[in-house]
Amino acid sequence: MLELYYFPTATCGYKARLTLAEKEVDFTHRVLDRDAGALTTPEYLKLNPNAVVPTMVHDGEVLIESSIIMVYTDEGFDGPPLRPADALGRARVAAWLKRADDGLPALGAVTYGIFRRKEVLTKSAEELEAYYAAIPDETRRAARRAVVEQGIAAPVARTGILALNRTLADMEKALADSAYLTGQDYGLSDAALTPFVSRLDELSLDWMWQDRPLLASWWDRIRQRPSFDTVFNAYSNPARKAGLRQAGEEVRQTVADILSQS
Ligand SMILES: N[C@@H](CCC(=O)N[C@@H](CS)C(=O)NCC(=O)O)C(=O)O
Repeated sequence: MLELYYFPTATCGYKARLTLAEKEVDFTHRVLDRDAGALTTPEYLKLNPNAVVPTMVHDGEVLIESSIIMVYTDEGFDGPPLRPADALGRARVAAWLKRADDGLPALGAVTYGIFRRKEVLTKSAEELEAYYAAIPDETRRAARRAVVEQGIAAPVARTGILALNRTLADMEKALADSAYLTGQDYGLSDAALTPFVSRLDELSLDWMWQDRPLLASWWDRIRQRPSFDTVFNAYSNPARKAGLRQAGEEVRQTVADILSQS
């Protein structure tokens, strides 16, 4: 039996789900209600002590860390291979997976600093403290507090924007030689970076690739794949969509200023 725990809008969940969709692997969806505290219950913490998603359980074996889950899925299941066969090709994929892992705090800071903070700030002072206290990792907890309190002005959100912009620039370079990030075929690198581009797009920050034509065409190709529809359109939430768009439009000038000062 194959199970995947995630909440519908989780970036790292998207990475695992895209991989499973591309491999056409069936699995049981364990959809968690993050806002109801489902990531910090004793039962879930036994599976994932970091109180994050995704978590895969395969025949009773627990796997955490989205990139590890992606490689495990590619290696362990039938379906099209999502990494090249040669050592160098695999090293290139590993580098993109690391890039996505390292870039996650940046994407989180930007998402929270622009949009999610609005929801979090509706909590009472007491609820807010309990909310921060439930984040097990100290660095992550401090970053969350900073972006909720200061928004896009928080240093971690500003550096996040710059880091994401560098990733987009490197994607544009990589796409000069091939249709996908590590070759002519779709692979794990593309699945890992898709949620980043998708989130910026949801935040109406797609102007960040208006001068990056190769990235723009990659994004078109990605959105035409059945896996994109399966994963990104599975849980429709028009209010969230509109909220993301509006929040991104509100900070458009601030983001442009951060980028122009770099
Ligand atoms: N390195 C971990 C990071 C996992 C992670 O941070 N997941 C986020 C979603 S992308 C999460 O569950 N956040 C909990 C929250 O938002 O409260 C992985 O790649 O699996």
